[in-house]
Amino acid sequence: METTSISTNGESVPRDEIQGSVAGFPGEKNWVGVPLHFYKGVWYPAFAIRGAISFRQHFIARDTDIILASMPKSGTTWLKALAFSVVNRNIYSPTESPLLTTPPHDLVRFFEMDLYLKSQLPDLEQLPSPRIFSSHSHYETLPQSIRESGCKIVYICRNPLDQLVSQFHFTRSFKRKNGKPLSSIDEVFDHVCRGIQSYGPFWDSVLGYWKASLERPDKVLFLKYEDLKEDITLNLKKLAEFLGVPFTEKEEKDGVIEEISRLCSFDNLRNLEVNRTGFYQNTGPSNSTYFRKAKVGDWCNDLTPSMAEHFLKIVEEKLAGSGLSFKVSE
Ligand code: PAP
Repeated sequence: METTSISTNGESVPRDEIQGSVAGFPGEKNWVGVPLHFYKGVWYPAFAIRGAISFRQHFIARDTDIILASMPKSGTTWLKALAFSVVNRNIYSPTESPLLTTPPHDLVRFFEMDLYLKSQLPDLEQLPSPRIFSSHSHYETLPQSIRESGCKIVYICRNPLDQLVSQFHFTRSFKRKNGKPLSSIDEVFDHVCRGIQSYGPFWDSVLGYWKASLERPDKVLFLKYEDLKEDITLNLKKLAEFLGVPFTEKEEKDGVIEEISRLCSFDNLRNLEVNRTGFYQNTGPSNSTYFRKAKVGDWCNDLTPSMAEHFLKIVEEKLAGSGLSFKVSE
């Protein structure tokens, strides 16, 4: 029987409409055999597809919202910690930060894999402004109200070689139901070269946000993981300014930027009890799998020079003429 619910934008939504649509999407398998569905230009893992569709159909942005966007394994966890700390710095001092007791993914929640997965129509209205959310969807796939409202988007990208290797280690660090073990990166390389990976193609994700950041610099801030590693102070200032809460001279003098960067640093977050124990959303990957090495150029331990060259060539061809480039070593 078909039941109907009312969405936050007033539309009637037949509940099993989603189920029916998914069956018609092009399909593939991800690295460990989990189905991927191609929806609006993005390869969504099966566990996130319902959330992705509901999010796109129903989310209504506020002008004050902040959306953190990324390909997986590009610095999402870090960006969540940084943005949360910058925005809430007048509420919590670094010694009282909720980051000390709560994983970054629980403080800034994903639309597709969390909020709209648990409920087709989550009640986000009661959340105080500014709300901070995160998404792995591409720019073109975001709900219209995000693109059209005054809300801000911060995208973080990472060089494609480290992104791939980080994803490889993450994927093989936990077992999924019906999943097969992943032993070597060779098994997945062909897929990635064809753009088939969770939330890929990589080049479409980065290009969409890159172009949007050039066209609408007040709306979209494009950050690179490697730049943050190189100069966190400069990038924290950029982030705060973009979000409309620049650091004051007094804050700079008082060392507030350094305090936030220390609080959100890899070594600090990784060693917190809350991130060493427990699981994402209780049943997902262990919280510790979000903190591995955090090195620029770590890809060289898993990719041969010829694999790296081949993949980079593909990415460079896809990004040709965009002006976007990556730093692949320290
Ligand atoms: P997600 O998209 O699934 O949330 P994401 O946080 O983007 O994952 O990526 C995890 C990577 O960021 C890991 O990289 P690695 O596998 O190359 O080590 C992780 O170590 C790194 N990372 C996590 N937290 C931080 C941090 N505070 N500073 C720098 N890098 C970090």
